[in-house]
Amino acid sequence: NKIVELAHYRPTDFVLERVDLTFEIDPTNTKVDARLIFHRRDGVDAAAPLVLDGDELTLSGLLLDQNEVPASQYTATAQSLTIRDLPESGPFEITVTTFINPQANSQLMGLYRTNGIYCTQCEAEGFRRITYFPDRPDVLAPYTITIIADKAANPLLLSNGNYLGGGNYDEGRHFAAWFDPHPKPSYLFALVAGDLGVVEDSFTTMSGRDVALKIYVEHGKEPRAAFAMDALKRSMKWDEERFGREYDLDIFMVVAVSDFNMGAMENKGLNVFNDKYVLADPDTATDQDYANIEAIIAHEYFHNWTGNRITCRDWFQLSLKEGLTVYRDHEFSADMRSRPVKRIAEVRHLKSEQFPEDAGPLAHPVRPTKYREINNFYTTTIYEKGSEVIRMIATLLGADDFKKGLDLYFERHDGDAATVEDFVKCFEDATGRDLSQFSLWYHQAGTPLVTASGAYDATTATFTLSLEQMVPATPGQPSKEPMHIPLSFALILADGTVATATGVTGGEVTGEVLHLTERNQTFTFTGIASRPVLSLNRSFSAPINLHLDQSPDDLAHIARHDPDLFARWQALTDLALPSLIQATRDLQDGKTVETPSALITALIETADDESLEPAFRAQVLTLPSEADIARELGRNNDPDAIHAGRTSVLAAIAEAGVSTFQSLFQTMRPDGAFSPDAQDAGKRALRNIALSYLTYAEQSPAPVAEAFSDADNMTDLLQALTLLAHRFPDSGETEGALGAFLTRFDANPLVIDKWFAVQATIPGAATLDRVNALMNDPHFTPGNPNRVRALVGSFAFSNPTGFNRADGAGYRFLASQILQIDPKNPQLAARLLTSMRSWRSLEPQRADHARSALLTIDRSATLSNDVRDIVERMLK
Ligand code: B3K
Ligand code: ZN
Repeated sequence: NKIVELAHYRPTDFVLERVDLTFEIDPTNTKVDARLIFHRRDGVDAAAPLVLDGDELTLSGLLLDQNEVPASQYTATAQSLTIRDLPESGPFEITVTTFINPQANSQLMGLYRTNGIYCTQCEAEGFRRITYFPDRPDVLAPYTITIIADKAANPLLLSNGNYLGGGNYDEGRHFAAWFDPHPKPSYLFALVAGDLGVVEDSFTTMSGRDVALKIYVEHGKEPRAAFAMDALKRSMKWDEERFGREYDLDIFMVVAVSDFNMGAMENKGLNVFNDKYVLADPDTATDQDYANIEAIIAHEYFHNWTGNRITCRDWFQLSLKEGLTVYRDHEFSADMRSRPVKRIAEVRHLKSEQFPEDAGPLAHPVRPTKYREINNFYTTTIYEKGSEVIRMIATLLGADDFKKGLDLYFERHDGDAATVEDFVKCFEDATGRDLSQFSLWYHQAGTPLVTASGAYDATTATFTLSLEQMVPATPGQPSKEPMHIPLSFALILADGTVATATGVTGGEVTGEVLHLTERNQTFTFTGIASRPVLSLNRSFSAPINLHLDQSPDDLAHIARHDPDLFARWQALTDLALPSLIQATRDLQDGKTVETPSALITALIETADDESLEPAFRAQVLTLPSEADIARELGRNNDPDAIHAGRTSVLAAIAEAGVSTFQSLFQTMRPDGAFSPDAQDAGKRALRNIALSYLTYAEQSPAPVAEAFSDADNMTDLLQALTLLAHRFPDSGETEGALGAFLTRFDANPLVIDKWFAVQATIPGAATLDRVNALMNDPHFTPGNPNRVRALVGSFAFSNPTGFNRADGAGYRFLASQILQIDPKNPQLAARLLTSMRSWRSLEPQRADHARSALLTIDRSATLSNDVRDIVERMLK
């Protein structure tokens, strides 16, 4: 397969005016008639043929203006259809007939069948598995869809847009027709046919139009869709209030399916969801599940403007819609919940997922310039770093100017297939600010490293801040230019107040934001009457690694006084990380671990501080993960030592804070009936982290087993099960709890996924045997991506000691799984393989085993393009 390059972009030779599709649904032989109206673009050579994309297709019929096209006039392969001698001017109609097999479609791209339901997934290049088509995002047209299917088996026939009508057809079949007036690219096409239950509601838009809302789920699961419906209505309202965006069809539908390669898909008016992100009730969903559902429902809905109304010119612009939509869903969740706590969760996620990607062989810019397989570019860099870049634009410009720029974007580009440059230009045009240096954030990969040091001079009452920035080399980008980095800061005085400087030299400062634009830059603040403590990169205003040497006392000062709660959490994390690293090194050197009392005191003080919201306290008590420590160490990693070091720090905190943790565990309970809201979820989180510390202080499974029996919601139940399994894997209590959990939720695959994941993440080398045994459990259905991710994915991504066993058996297991999954579902296989993206930072013996496993995959002659692309980049 060849590399696709941005530099080679050019518009199509033919303009697509209209699309009219008729589907005759059949499990193994669905007939698709595609009537496509085109005209030759002005200035295009009269000899230029029409070239349509296909993927595993066979052509069954081809008409030009309703006349059969002679074989000499076209060439059809599985991957393309080329038609020659087409009219030089004026519209013409091509009718393409194909037959496809939804039942046999295990890639879950194009039209496939899941649990008896027909559904589609077309982004990025799935539409070409349905019919020959100019399958690229800059080809926009209105679609009319007719679906014909057996009425008894498929009472429901859905597609994009507004319902036109339907009725009986022939021999037990019926039909439905849909029209989507909004020109859209093929990747936003969707079709659903089958028999599902529905939850209905409605929404009146700001201009007074009524929109019917429907969420389709398996029969009997309707009550579990209530929360998703509520989240949808809140999303619609919020997008009107916050961004002035109104919905634009008579109906908005969400369909939940059980086999899905990712979270959800924003097809126009007909979102298709992984049922994991729709279904929830207190007995089966955790607080995290509720938060995810709210965020993903919002994300897909927000795409209606950022992605659908304004789409991407080409796939290099993917972050134009994904980064912006993540930014929007982050803001939504921040408004629905606690803003600082949400920010902490975002930054944890960014650092644990995107930073390693940006530091390894799969690093790529937010706006890449080439790809080999576009499905491998739905990455945390495109999504999360893309969102951070937009957040920085908001920080740089301030809220008012940011709004002006975004309003201009919506106004100027509505209906367009746009580029990242178009987007940035709107902010430049709306504000007059030059964002050319800032745009490097789109083009340079790698996490910038900023080294900072501050000095106070009492005689001149000045505070000097010296900054240096360095962007590391990444694949294909050996050297980098200095970036425009917005750093939110505060100078905090001894009494806890924030100092106001009388002046500043050395660079631009707007409000609380300092603009670092040079490789080396020194800012001098005057009129600072006493020595301040510098709080830098508050709210994580820039996605950077920051090296700022601060004493434990200064960090504790920030942790106590910074008005920005995020900065307090950051300070406590910065206080904890060196201790965790030291503990790892001490254990490797055979020394005993001494956890500094300053850290213990600061954490327990925070845990006890009732003026702080429980969710925040829970975040503070959740120490940097083993992966965070590995990333900080950077090289020569030994996951066993990291695990043991972290465990001894947790034990020291637990012993010192046992009375605090006991009292939090006893008292921190929400009142009244279960509510998934942020306050109650925060209380549960704090209570459960307290319980987790108690397992280190008390070393007995009994209290956790009791918590397991007492739990009256999935959050508490799963936390107890996790603590039992992870802290006391061989105990009778754990065996009993795992058995009870399985019996109780036997019929609910989404909950059984939690049971798989808990076991797959038990620390230690023995877990691989358990995972292998679980692969033979009747609940494990290998064709279902959720099952595979729960068992194989959790093991590879979230079990540092188990997966990185010193003997390399974890890597060999993954390699064999990849080779088995790849022929059926390449996207899933490729995604699982990215769990090895940091293999080069392992200690040499493990790194050797990892390389061998990658080579085993690489040597396979039959790899998909997806896995081939990842494995080659990882070995390069
Ligand atoms: N746009 C989809 C992702 C499609 C992934 C294709 N491999 C979901 C989302 O970001 O909303
Ligand atoms: Zn998205």
